[in-house]
Amino acid sequence: MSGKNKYRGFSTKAIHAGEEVDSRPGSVGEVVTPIHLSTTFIWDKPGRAHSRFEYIRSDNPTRSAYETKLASLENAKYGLAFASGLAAEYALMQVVFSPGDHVVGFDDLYGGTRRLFDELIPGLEVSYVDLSDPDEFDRAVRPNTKVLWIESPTNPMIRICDIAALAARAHARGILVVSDNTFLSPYFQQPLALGADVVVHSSTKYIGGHSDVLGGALLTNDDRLYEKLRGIQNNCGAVLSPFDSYLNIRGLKTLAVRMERHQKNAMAVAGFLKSHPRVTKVLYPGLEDHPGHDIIKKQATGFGGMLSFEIEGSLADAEQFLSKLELFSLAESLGGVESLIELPALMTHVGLSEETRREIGITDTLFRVSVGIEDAEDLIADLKRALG
Ligand code: P1T
Repeated sequence: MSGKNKYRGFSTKAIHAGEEVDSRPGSVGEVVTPIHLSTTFIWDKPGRAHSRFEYIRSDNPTRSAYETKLASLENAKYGLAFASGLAAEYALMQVVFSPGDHVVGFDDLYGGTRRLFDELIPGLEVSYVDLSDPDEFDRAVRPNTKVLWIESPTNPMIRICDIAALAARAHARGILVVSDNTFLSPYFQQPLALGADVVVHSSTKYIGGHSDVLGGALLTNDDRLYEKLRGIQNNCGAVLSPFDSYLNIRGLKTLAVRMERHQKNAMAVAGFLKSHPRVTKVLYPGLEDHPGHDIIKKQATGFGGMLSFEIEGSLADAEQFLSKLELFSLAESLGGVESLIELPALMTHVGLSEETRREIGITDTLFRVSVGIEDAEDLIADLKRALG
């Protein structure tokens, strides 16, 4: 471990962990981890590799620096970087599930995660329940339940679950706990410390932070699980490229300042929306009347930059409002510096049946907003004008 990894503060770790400045005589002494593009590395002789790096798919110095940095920020022993959030999830599912196993998932999980459970893992039994009530977990558990899979906040209903309470209940039955921490990022929430066994990230979001890099990650403290995951990462090969690893390293260095600003703006936007007569619902966990407000305050250090809201009327009203926005881009994804808005019913969650959408609460006039780091006054002015 690098001497620099002894630092405790989040931002100090974000900037220094995993970075090895080579100040030996003859080196150029780069302060920034370079993008190592070599696909292969020399051996001193057959049977003795020159360094721990042999082949790019197995390990790469830039990816390794990124994995070390992210692991340090999640307070994890191990980090593994994948080509996308879903590639990371699929690798984990390959390791933890056997045919006939059962998984309990938050009913409001990201649609792509649900698609993997429902369509791509052979013989998996799945129960989706509203885990904002931990008793729902107890009711859903079966003798063959292998994994509890959570997000907090969820996507797009911004529901909160009590990670520590659920982890305790799951562990009492020997069930593995997976927590997708994409929405809050390690800056605001560290699920391993709350009892989760594995943290999942779509680093395409806040970690990359600039809507220009696709990636995913798995973090764990479990030695045996790590060895298996590393085997899948190497053998299936959905690894993060050196250039994308570099972009994620760069993203992590400013994560703390970006998250603070995302949150400040989200709070301002949520407050404005709450006061608008056309808005019927605002879902932001920073609002005191959000049902998960007390839990998120207990388990996280912030509320994040994601919110959802609903307006009165029909799909036509929703479309008209969206067409009037100038600053918010109508687009899927989240976590970049620019503000995005989307209509889950016709965009991110269109793959769910109408019935499932209704059960979860995804109506035709519910918008999901990724509040960017522009000036809050400009964001509010844009919303105000478009709402009319
Ligand atoms: O897109 P990808 O990097 O593969 O990550 C998938 C994923 C996993 N987990 C969560 C919580 C996510 O939100 C996502 C991706 N989500 C979007 C693209 C979206 O617009 O919600």
